[in-house]
Amino acid sequence: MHPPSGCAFLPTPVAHFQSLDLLFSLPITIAATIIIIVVVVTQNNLVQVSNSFGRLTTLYSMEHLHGLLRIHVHRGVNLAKRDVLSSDPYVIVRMGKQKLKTRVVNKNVNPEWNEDLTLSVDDTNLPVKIFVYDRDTFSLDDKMGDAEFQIGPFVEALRMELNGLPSGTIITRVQPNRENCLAEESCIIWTEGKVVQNLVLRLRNVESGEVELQLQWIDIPGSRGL
Ligand SMILES: [Ca+2]
Repeated sequence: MHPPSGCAFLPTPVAHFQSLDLLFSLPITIAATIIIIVVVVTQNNLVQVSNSFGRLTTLYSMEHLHGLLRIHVHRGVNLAKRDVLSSDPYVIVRMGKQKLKTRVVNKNVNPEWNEDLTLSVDDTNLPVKIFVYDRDTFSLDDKMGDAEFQIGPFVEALRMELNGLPSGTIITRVQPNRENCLAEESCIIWTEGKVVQNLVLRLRNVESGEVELQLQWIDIPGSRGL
């Protein structure tokens, strides 16, 4: 025997309301909601509006974004041994609340990750922090040192008008000192129409190890830029 039409079991909309007062307040609630949406749209002067709060949130955060920082994690050199003969190293990159990681290279203290990790940058004053770990299967991963750097000099170079310079021109040289983690001079270079920075970081809190990186910048249309 077929059940009767499903609609027959659903209460009518009126049945949801305990009193007629609530029913009469419904049009007022709808009107108030529409007014809130219009006010938000007007204050932010946004063109692309789909009348949803989710869309508005996305546009709002784009206004705070400077762009993307692509970190090419090239390789590790003379990293510490955390297993009997070697280590299984990987790199974690942190900036603010963001956290990215490379793959694990097994049994190699001179690993070549050659991996691009991309951070969104909404504060150019935050340091980028690097952590190297040894992956272990039956215990917690072991620390293999850490380092950090500032992107200030790189951002300054990105703000310069460099079009027309020959490819390979060195724009800035950042020297290693007691305050930073540079193992050697770091060059910011104009190459093939873009700015890159090469970094060799000496790992801290470990007996040995360096990590080689290259920075690139990716502009995002609609973001605040640099
Ligand atoms: Ca291991």
